[in-house]
Formats: sequence, C-alpha cells, structure tokens
Amino acid sequence: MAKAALTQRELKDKLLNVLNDKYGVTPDAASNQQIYEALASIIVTILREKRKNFTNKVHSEGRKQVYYLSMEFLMGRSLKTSLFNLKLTDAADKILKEYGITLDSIYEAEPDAGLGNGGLGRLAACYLDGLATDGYSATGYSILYELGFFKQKLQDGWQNELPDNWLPGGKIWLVERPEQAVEVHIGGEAREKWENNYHIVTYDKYTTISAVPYDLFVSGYDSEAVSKLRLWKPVNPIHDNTPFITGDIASLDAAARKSYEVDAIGKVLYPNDQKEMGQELRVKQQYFLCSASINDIVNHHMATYGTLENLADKVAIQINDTHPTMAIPELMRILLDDCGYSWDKAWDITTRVFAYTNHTVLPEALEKWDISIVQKIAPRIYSIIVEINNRYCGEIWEKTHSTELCNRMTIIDGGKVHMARLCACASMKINGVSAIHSEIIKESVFRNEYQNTPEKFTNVTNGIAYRRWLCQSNKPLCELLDEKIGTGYRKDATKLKKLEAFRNDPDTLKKLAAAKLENKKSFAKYVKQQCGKVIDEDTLFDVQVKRLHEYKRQHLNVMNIVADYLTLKDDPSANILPRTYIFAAKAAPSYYFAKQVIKLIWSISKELDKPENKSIREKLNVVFLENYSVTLSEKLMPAAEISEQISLAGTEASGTGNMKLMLNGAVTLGTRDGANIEIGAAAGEDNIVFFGMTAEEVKHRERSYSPIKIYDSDAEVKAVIDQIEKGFNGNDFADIARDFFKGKDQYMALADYRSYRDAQAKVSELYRNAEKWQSMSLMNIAGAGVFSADRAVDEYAKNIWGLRK
Ligand code: 26Q
Repeated sequence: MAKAALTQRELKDKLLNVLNDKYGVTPDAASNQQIYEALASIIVTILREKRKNFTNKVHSEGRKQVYYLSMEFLMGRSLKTSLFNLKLTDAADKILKEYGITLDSIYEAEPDAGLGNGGLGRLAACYLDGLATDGYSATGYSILYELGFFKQKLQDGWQNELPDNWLPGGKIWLVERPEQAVEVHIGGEAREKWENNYHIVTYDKYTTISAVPYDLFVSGYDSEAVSKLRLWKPVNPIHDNTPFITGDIASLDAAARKSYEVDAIGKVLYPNDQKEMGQELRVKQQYFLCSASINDIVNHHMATYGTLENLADKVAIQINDTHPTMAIPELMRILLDDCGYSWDKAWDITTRVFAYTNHTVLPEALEKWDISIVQKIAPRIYSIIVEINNRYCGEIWEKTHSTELCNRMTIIDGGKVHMARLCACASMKINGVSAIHSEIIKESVFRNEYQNTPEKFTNVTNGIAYRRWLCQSNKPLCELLDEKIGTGYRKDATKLKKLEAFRNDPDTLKKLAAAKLENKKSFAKYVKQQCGKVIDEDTLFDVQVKRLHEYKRQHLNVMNIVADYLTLKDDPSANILPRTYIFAAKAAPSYYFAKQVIKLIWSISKELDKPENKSIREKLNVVFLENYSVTLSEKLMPAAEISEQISLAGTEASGTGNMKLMLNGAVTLGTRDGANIEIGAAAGEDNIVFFGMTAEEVKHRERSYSPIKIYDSDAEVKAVIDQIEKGFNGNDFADIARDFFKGKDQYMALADYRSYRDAQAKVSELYRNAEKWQSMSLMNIAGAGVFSADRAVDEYAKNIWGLRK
C-alpha cells in the first residue's frame, strides 16, 4: 500500500509558505478562500510532477494510451477527492485544526466544475478517476467552457437559469500550456481535383483559431498513475496587427467581430435539448474539440515515435456519444492531406483507433446535422465524410445487393449527416452502457449495422467513482464497514461483498440503521440551512434526483404523492407510512413541460407547508432542492432510503445515480430498465422492488395504448389527475393533465400507475419491519462493488482498447 504523498510536516510547511508568499498571511489570518487556493496549488504541483513521472514510464515502456473525447466532463469539486486519493486528508485536517479551522469549511470555498449536463458528463469524470486508480495512461479532452451548466434558481416554483461562472474559483486547478497550443481551421473553401493520377486537395480562406490547452490532473487512489483532462480554450491569434496600427475602422470592426466569434466557441456548455439552440455554434464547438484534440494526439505520437504507422498500436480514442464524431474524419484529413497517406492506408489506421459509446435510444436525441452546416464549418471534413459514405455504401451494395439496406445505412440522408451511422461505420467497437441497453441498440438504432458487423458490438455497464460517494461522503457508514469488513474495499470495491456475511447480524443491522439516521439528521440540517424547510429524520427519505425529463417520469412519482395526499385530506389519521419525498432536477431551459413538473412539485410542497396541513405533513412531506449538482449529490446520497428509478422500461440507457444510491444503502424502487436490472441481480431480487411493464411488454402495448381508457376506468387515477388539473397552492396544471396524462402519455405513466402504487405499498410494509429493511439495505451496499468505475474502465481497457496496466 502506497504511503501519503507528503508527511503532515511537509504539507504544513508548504501550506505556510504558499499562504505567506501568495497572500502574506498566516493560517489564522487567512480566509477560507485563501486556504482552499493554497491547498489546491500544492496538490496541482504534486499531481503535475506525478503525471510527468508516470508518463515517462509509460513512454519508456512503449505502452498504449487511451484518449477519452467528450463534450462534457462533470468534474464537481477537486480538493476533497484529491486529498483523499493522495492520502492527505488526515494530515490536512490536523494541520487546520491547530488553527481552529475545519477542513469541511475549506471544501465549501470550491465551486463545482459543472462542465456537463448530467450522466454522460459525470461518467467521463468518473472514468478519469478509475483509469488513474487502475494504473492506465489516460487523457480526457474537452472544451474550457467559461460558463458551466446553468445554475438553477426557482422563482415562485418556476425554473430560472443563471450563468455558472466557475472560473474565478475553479481555475486554480488548471495549468495553462500555451507552448502546446494547436491551430484549428474553421470555414473556408475546400476543392479537389485529379492531376496525373494524383488527388489534389486545396483548402483555403479559412479562419484560424488557436486552441490553447489548460490541464487538470486527476489523481488515482493509491496509484502511481494520474489522469489528465486537457481543456481547450479558443483564442483569436492576432497575426495581422495592421488595423490596430492604422486605425482603419472597417478592419478594426472585422477584427473585433472575429474575436467575438472565437470567444463564443468557448462561452457556454449546451443543454441537451436540440430544438432551440444555435446549431452552427454547437457544430463549431464539436469540430473545435475534435480538431484540437486529434492534432494534439498526432503531435504527441510523432514526438514519441516519429511515425504514424504504429498509431493504432499505441493509441485508442473513445468517443463519448456522437458529439465528438468529427474526430474520425479529422484523423483521416491529417493522414491524407498533411501526411500523404493513401485512402486505404489512412482508413485502415483510423478504423483501428476509434471506439464509440452510445448513451441513448431516444430517436430525438440522435444527432443529425444539416449538410449545409457541416459544409460551412468544416468543408474538407464534409468532403471526407462524403467519400467515407460512398465507399461504405459501395461495400454494403457489394455484400448484399440491397438498395433498401444502403438507404437505411447511408451516413448522408435526407440532407443531413447522421453522426451515429458515421460512428458505427468507422469504429472498431460500439458499446451500450448497460446489459439491456446494449441489446436494445442492436435491435433498434443499429439494427442494420449489427447485421452487417455483429463483432463490433459489445457492452460495458457503467460504473461510478464510488470512493467519492462512499469514502469521501459517508463517514458513518465507512466507520461501520471498517469495523466489520476491514478497509480493503477502498481500493477494491468487490470487497464490499464481505458485508453479506452480516446480513442477519443484529449488531451490524442496528449500527447500519444508526449510521443512516445520523446521515439523515445531517442532511435535514443542511436542508434547513439552505432553504429553511424542516424535514423530519424519522420519516422515510424517498429520493428522486436526476435531470427532469418525461421519460424519467417524475410525474409518476407525483401521482403517487397526490393519491396519498387525497387519502390524508379525507382522513388525516389514515394508516400511511410517514415519508419525505426529496426531489432535485434541472430542466432544459426550453423544455416547457419539464419546467411545469418542477412547478407542480414545488406547489405541492408549498401546499403541504400550510399550517392547516400540519397533520398531513407529518406523514407526507415534499421538498424540491434547487440546483442539483455533483456536490449536492454527495450530501444527499448518504441520507437516502428509497432510490426512485422509474423510467419507462427501454428508455433509460443505464442510469448512474441508481448506483450511487445503492452504494449508500438505499433500496431501489424501479422498473426493469437500464442498470436497474443488474442492480437487482447484484443485490438479490429480494432486495429491490421492481414494478411496471418490461421493455418487451412496452413494445407490445405501445400500438394500442389508450391512457384515456385508464383514466375513465380507474377512479383513483381520475381523482389524482383531476386534482393535478385543479392544482395546488393556487397554481393549476391543466397543461400537464391534458398533455402528459390524458393526451398521448408518451411514456405510459398510467399504464404503470397501478403497479407503482402497489410497489409503494410494499415498500411501506418492508420499511415497517426495521430489521428486514436494514438487511435489504445492507445487501445493496454489499452488492454495489460491480458498479465501480475501476471495474468499468478495466473492461474498456481489456475488451475495447487493448491496454496494459
Ligand atoms: C446533443 C446535441 C446538442 C446539444 C446537446 C446534446 C446532448 C448533450 C448531453 C445530448 C445528450 C447529452 C447527455 C446525455 C446523457 O447524459 N445520457 C445519460 O448517459 C448516462 C451515462 O451513460 C446514462 O447513465 C443515462 O442513462 C443517459 O441518459
């Protein structure tokens, strides 16, 4: 077992020095902000050095490296996890205590690096941790967004979006490397011609953007390896200073406009709704990321090996959903135009380098860009895509003589470029993110591609950086684990299995209950501080936290709440298990219905707050927490008892919040969707509460589905929807009642309602048997080991990238 990166003495000396040199203060006079920045800068220096040593070793052994391309990395905070992974938490804690400062208060000075929408971005962040912990050589690439994903503020229950200006507190983690800047060319004109059997490509009149790297280091736990996240900042290179010297207004104007356009590329992270956004800017962002990253990878490889012949032996590039797809034609462009490779040779290299992960089956989420936009932003890339497609369609025709198949697989179709089809065509491997999801994509989105190249398809079930949500967030539980199973689980999550032996041990179960209660108390205190709302830790904490979307069916959860509300309204003494329903969710800014659902939850919460509803509130309380983030999830997960994972079967690719909740002992109440199925297998089917239709049943039912028939025939459903229509706290929700429930009910909430109600009743019954409940909770913790990112990236490394440790 490796020792701490520094002794307590060394850390203290460094801290005192930095505080003195940078701010001229001693710890007792320093602000929390100053101490945070001083600790951060010490860690950055350690990690930078460690990464250098690790990289030297990797190079000297000629080992293969992986590059993870993603438009999003939802990193959250870095200080706590870095101290923990470097085994410096105790030392830092003791040093600060000497000055009467708590380490926790220092953590609060750090903003989240919220460079992601949700699951996909957090997964990328978790994988950097897992890769470093497992000892793999990994680099992530993304954009240095000036503004992260928006901050959510509710006004009268309506979501407002505020800019997330994270850099003032967050840039301390970034190391600028201007000497490694690369050029990206955008726009312009590309022409091709044949001359004496030579294919001549000219590309000119483009705009040059400088991509400047900012590196953020991610420590592994108890490991030599350090992952690097390289964030590109777009900068306008001022080659031509004449307008500034001559003062020519028109040229100055053009120069200012260009600066503005370049800055816009790095301004803001897009929310995951395609409808209302500026498509051109998004495509520009994507090409900027792809071009900068591929050029960097190629430069680095050339500097190490002096040739690209062995690129595929030394480099694997993972594409996180289709967002970085243009990396594929960009590598082709460099091999063809810059290095003079033949098409066949370039294609052979490219198709052995890339692998692609799919994260969704919702058709509206599949990226298709207008030809005109791709052509305008990256004309040479477009011409390469056309050539890839011509050859691809040619091959399919040769193989099958089916025009129909060619039409279904063509990358360019209906005036659009289908990014997923391009990924499938060029990648060595294609994976889904849970067992069921990897099966579904073979029958749906990639039905034809699967028939053509079945050997490309594989599954890697998602995993989480579990230490962040267990060791770094849930001290009471970790103390119990240390006592019962030792500390081996910190490095090897499968060791959590040892806890199973205690499933019927009264002492363990009692202590497990005590740990949960302690966490619930802390969380209740936090909620009180944050929004003034009082929640009772003696009630069951029932948690649904995730992005707001109709397919995730927060509104089904609301239906159950309203049904109980109506019962209690009638008879406050009704035998209903006291619960606190906890929600947190951001809606995409232009997603009207999602915002309505937030307002609905908020209105119910307000209604229950009224003094005249006190006796109802004792049994039924609802809280909506603003601004769900990585940091909020770290505070919430330890306190959760029920994990609501209630998406319509077949729609949630995996889910990862479900894994964090399970790990903290929450029992899943869920559909047979995404990773829930594997959670059931890992915890044992008796330790999860499933309900609702299976994905198969959904498929069969869909065609003849009629929500209004259910509304008309089930009195309770009718009463619930009518109440939602009438509203709460003076707000009506006729829109939701009409469109979500009585109209299309696209995600079939009414079809699963009865089964969900029954499942909730079963939960109450199980919870009333305290010992039974704690034993279920324990089995979830014991089974959570397979959902570690350490395991997931190991599967990628072995089955997809061909990496050695
Ligand atoms: C696309 C085009 C333009 C602008 C934005 C986007 C965009 C951005 C983000 C589309 C989708 C996303 C994010 C998707 C996502 O988070 N998917 C989730 O990925 C998790 C990790 O695999 C899964 O666990 C979840 O099931 C899946 O919903």
